[in-house]
Amino acid sequence: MEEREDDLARSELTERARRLFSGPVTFLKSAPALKFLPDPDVPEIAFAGRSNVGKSSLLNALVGRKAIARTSVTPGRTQELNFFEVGEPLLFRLVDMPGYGFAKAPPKVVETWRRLVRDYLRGRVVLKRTLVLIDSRHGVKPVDAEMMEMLDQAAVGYRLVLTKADKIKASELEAVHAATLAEARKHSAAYPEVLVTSSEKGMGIDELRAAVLSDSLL
Ligand SMILES: Nc1nc2c(ncn2[C@@H]2O[C@H](COP(=O)(O)OP(=O)(O)OP(=O)(O)O)[C@@H](O)[C@H]2O)c(=O)[nH]1
Ligand SMILES: [Mg+2]
Repeated sequence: MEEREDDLARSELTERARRLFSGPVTFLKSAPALKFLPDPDVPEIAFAGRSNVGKSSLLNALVGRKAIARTSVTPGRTQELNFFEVGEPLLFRLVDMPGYGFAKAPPKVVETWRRLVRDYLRGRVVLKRTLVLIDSRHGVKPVDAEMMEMLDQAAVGYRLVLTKADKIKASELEAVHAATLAEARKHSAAYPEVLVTSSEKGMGIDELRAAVLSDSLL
C-alpha cells in the first residue's frame, strides 16, 4: 500500500515536472564573474562536470529546446555561468557552468573558470542542488572525485548523473552505473542514487526533470 502511494506521488511529480519544463523557460543572463550573478531570490540548480561531458546538452534536453544553451564538440564551449529561468511565475533557475578538466582554452582562462565555478558552488545561498555529470564511457575520473570532495567539504548536496548513455552497450552501462553508485555512497554530500541519461535519445530525462523539480523545493 505504502509502495503504491510512493509510486503515485512519483508519477504526479513526474507529470508536474513534464508540464513545467514544457512551459516558459527563458535565458536570463551570462555571468563572467561573481559580481554579475543575479540576485539570490529564487532556488538554483547547477550543472557541473568535465568539459564536454554534456552539461549544456542535458540542460537543453531537460527544457526540450534544441539550443537554448550553446553546445559544441570542442571542450570549453560554455565560458560563463549561464542562468535560465523556469516557470511562470518563476520557480527556479538552472545554471549551466564552464567545464573542469581539459578544455581547449589558455591555462589562465581555464583557471579563471575553475575559480568562478568553485566560488559560486561554495558560496551561493540559493543553490539547492548541483548535478555532477559523469560521462558513461569514462566513469568517475580523478578530477570528478576532486570536485566531489570539494562539494563534500562545503556541504553542497549533489547528484551524480551519467551522460551519453547511448554511446555504450547495455552491459557496460550496467557496470558503470554500479561503479558510480558505489562512488556516490562514499561521499557525504552525494545523493545515494545515480541517474542514467542520454540527451540524444531522451533517456532518463523524465526522471531528471522530476528530480530537479523536487530538489528546487528543498
Ligand atoms: N551521443 C551523444 N552525444 C552527446 C550527448 N550529450 C552531449 N553530446 C555531445 O557531446 C558534445 C559536448 O556537449 P556539450 O553539451 O557542449 O558539453 P558541455 O559539458 O556543455 O561542454 P563545455 O561547455 O565545453 O564544458 C557535443 O558534441 C554534444 O552533441 C548524448 O547524450 N549523446
Ligand atoms: Mg557547455
